[in-house]
Amino acid sequence: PEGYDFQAIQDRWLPVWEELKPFEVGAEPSGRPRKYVLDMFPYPSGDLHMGHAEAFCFGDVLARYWRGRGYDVLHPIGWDSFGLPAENAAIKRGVDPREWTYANIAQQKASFRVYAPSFDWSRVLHTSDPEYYRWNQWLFLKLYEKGLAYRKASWVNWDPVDQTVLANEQVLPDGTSERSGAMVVKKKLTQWYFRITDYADRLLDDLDALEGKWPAKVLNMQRNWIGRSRGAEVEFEIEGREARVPVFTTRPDTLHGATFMVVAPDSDLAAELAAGASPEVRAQFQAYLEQTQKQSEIERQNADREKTGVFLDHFAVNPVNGERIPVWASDYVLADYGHGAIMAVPAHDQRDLDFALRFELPVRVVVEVRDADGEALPHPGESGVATAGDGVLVNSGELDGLSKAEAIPRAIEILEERGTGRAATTYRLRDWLISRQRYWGTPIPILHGPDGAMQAVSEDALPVELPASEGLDLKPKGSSPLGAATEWATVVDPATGEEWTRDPDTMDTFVDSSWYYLRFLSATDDTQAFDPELAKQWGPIDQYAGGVEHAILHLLYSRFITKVLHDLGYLDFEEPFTALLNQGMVLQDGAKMSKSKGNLVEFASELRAHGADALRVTLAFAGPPEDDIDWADVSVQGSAKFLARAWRVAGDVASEPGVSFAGGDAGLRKHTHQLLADVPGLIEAYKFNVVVARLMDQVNVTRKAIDAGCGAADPAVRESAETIAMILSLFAPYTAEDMWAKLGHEPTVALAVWPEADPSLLVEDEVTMVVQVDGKVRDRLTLPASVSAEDAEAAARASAAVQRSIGEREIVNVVVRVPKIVSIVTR
Ligand code: ANZ
Repeated sequence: PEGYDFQAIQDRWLPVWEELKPFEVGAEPSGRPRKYVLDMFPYPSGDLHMGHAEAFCFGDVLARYWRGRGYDVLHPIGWDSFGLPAENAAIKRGVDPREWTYANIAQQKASFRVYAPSFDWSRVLHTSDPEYYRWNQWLFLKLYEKGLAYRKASWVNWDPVDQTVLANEQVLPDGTSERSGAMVVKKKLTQWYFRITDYADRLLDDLDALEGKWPAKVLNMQRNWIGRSRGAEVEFEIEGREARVPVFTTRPDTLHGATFMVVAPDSDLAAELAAGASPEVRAQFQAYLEQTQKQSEIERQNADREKTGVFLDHFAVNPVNGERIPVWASDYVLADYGHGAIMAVPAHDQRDLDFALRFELPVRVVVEVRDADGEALPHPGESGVATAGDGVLVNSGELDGLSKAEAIPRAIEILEERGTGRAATTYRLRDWLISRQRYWGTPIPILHGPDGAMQAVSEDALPVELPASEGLDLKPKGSSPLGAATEWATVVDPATGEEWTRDPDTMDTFVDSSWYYLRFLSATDDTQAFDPELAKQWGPIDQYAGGVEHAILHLLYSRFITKVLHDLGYLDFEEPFTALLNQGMVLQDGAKMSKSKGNLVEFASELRAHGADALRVTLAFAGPPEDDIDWADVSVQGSAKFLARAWRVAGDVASEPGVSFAGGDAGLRKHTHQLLADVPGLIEAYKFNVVVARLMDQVNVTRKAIDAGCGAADPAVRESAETIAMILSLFAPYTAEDMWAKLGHEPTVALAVWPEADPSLLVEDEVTMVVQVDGKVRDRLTLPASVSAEDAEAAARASAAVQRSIGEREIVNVVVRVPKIVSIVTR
């Protein structure tokens, strides 16, 4: 007989689908319910790899599932095609980044076509197309108008090899750049920022509504990243300085224990105080500052490092007791957290204690903390261990005797009464630095004029197109290559004849991906970024799928921009992604695959060797999608065998399409309907592996029915085979399509709406119901879980054991609590 040949099947259906375009969602509303299912769009860094294969397999299962349930599903695809990797690769090869990028996109598109995720190909976007990034510029202008985009000078992470600023999270714990491996340094630069900190509370509070719909881990990462901290702002006078210095503390109750102050070496305050100190101190400070700037923020926050610092030759005055305390500079205080300065309470903060012990500063206990047995903990100055727990205030004037929880609000009251402090909240979240000194990105639509004047490019002059790279030196050199494109950069004001220059920086590519999901709705609209009406109809995304590497930044930025667009009146929702699936990684022998490790399983060669269906089934069957998959532990051959078995079942069906299933083999029908009943819950809980296992079981049961049961002509066999084809199409679209054709149906199975499970064919869940007579258990009955109160009472009254125990007595009351208990009271 004809064998299962995946290549022949692929070759048969690919052209049919390309002709049919079954996944294009038209402009006209169909009246059916909608789902917007989106996979995080890829970077065109080469051909697709196994990680893509996995991610796009899972996203496609969900998109195809909702179609099977009768929904109109929007499932678009595009490319996140600006960015450093492409630019660096292009420089290395001496080609135009454009050429390199679009060649990779073409290759990925070709691979996708064979892999066959159910994309709407009519909405493809590339963020590096002027038709796309024009709207990045529009978005920038909207934020600029609102005061949410601004420029400031501050210390930034600088990669001396790539010669560009880096985000904090691109700096590894050892202080090197994640990209180039170079030691990152701090540089003071004037950069563009988006004021995401204005949205910190909403970004944090709105996470609560995503509980259970996003992975708990991602919610936690977002919460920690925003890092809201409640406490107080306390103002310290510094001798010889006019303005008081604020510090942020979570423990205003410990103010009497503040025995010194520490400022960040890289803060303006430290520079100012050092400038007013002796030449020796100034020199010491300068050396210390240089040493600090070589350290990453992560290193500086490492509590285990030996404390270092410089006395700044100044004293502050503790506002609650008038005590003179020395002011030091130390790198464990960060310049851009809180106020960049702290009140140090060594008795109750370990970092402060380590510092005090190192530099012989006083340690004063102001909270007496006891252990579980009621023993007072030893003095931190002796034990070397700060006591951070709850306790009773001592040495603290009118706070004495209060607990920590009572003393915190009281201390804030006292500060407010005296005008030296107030309640305050601080966040870890910083404003989003969006400018990059690189070529391959969206030009920032700002003009710089004489005397530092700035002017936004008018909306109708967009896009500010990236000039051709020809003749430009793209090599990283610390300033944007665009600045050297003189002709492009110079703009003459026709009114005044004045020369203005374009901002030479480009935007962080996270700007591009922060709103791309909206552009898919209006991918070819050249009058607006997206149509708010379509956003209302389709948004927010019902199901988002992608890698956990985007757990913080992309998702946070996208949430931020969505809220901004909401506030500007363009959107009627405030959260972009209603549900999120993070897939695990594809590993090889327990290690992450990479070219440098030499353990790369090539997607292209796997696809060629086994076909799309066997690959997808293998990925779906390997385990829960959130878990990592070790490619050494899976069997693609096993998947291929299963597909062949399923396919042969369809080929063996001997009844006609359209035959009534009603009279079919009852046992097989029950099996089929149980599958139909269970699959929706399993898919919606992302248990794709269980669904594949259930399909394998269904294929086996049907094979038995054909060979040794009701036989191939029984309508139940057709019903089962059609059901298999429909559900299998989520994982193996080619094989399922071929089965569907063998079963006498027109393409495409992908748009066939699944039948509802027939409840009369389902095995009912059963429960045990207790029957009591006058408080004593007299019988236990097995009844359907859905039993009605009347039926339960009737069953109880009919029980022989119950009747025996009642005997001649009269029933005066019956209490029914379905399906658990019937209680009969007699007289
Ligand atoms: C006095 C104090 C006493 C503190 C005590 C803690 C315990 P979180 O929870 O992370 O917000 N701090 C403030 N600004 C800082 C900066 N720029 N760099 C480093 N540390 C800074 O931590 C807030 C606490 O971290 C603040 O409360 C401050 O130390 C320190 F028993 O003030 B605390």
